Amino acid sequence: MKKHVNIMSTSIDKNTIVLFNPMPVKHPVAIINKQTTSLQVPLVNVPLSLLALARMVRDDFNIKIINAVVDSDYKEQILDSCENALCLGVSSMTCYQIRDGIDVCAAVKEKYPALPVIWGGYHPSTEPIQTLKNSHIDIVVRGQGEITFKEVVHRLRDNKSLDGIPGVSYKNEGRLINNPDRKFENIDIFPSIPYDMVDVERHIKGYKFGKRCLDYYVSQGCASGCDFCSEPLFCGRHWSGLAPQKVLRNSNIWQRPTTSIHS
Ligand code: B12
Repeated sequence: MKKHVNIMSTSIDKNTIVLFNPMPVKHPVAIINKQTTSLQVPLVNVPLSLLALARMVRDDFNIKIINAVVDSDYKEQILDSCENALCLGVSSMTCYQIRDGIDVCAAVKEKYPALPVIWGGYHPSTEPIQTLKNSHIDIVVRGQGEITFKEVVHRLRDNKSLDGIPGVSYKNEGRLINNPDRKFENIDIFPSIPYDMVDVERHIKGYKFGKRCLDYYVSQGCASGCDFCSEPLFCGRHWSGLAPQKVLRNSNIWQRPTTSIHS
């Protein structure tokens, strides 16, 4: 018999949020050896999507980030971490991440059927109903996730309905509900990317730009409306970039020379 999750009735320890970045490709060897993919990019990626969410809720919850591209025992880690957790959040593009994410969620739901499972990222944002039709997924956050995710986890913690939170699609007594879209925010209003929440050394990779490269991002969205791209659906043709001062401030995780070009 199909199990239905009653999002309102979870009454367990609500302090831990588990966030998962599934494998983007099928073959772990491409990741373990830090080899390049067809994109000529080594796949040892910082889970930027998850860090963007984590920075919004780290003061109020314990956050456990599990990244398949560096944590080879990720399935076991997730199953352990989800015990007594508030929810599991999964990020997915339209690629193998869907398959891997669903496999893991199936195992999680088998062990913890009442645990709310939230999906976000490009695939759930462009296909929210298709995503929600999967029996292992309860909630979809569409588009920019920072504020929506924060509101969702606070509602879950307080045992309140997700009714009215912009940017959310969810299941309610077997019905699929699509709340209205959320306004696209200027990314300057968010805290800096919390690199301290991952082991930075494990994410450093050699690339054509240098031996020690680390992922970073300075903008989100796109103002163009190209038919072939998911970006217009994701961000409603909005774009936002970080102020230059903020980029400089954020980059202080690297050792920058203190001398100026004039000295
Ligand atoms: C870096 C990047 C990659 C990296 C890693 C991506 C990752 N997330 O781990 C790598 C190189 C692996 C990659 C690979 C691919 N990528 Co790519 N990538 C990007 C890029 C340039 C930036 C993504 C990023 O990190 N942004 C910063 C973070 C903070 O933003 P975000 O991920 O969107 O997350 C926000 C929301 O989506 C949401 N969110 C995300 N996850 C979650 C989870 C939860 C629980 C919640 C609540 C919210 C949420 O909240 C976040 C904060 O606002 C984007 C283009 C772009 N400008 O965004 C393309 C993009 C995501 N990639 C894309 C594609 C198509 C691919 C490939 C499938 C290409 C291919 N055919 O091979 C491959 C997949 C793997 C492979 N075959 O190798 C498309 C996705 C389209 C789609 N419908 O999925 C994009 C949008 C480019 C494009 N416009 O076409 N990619």
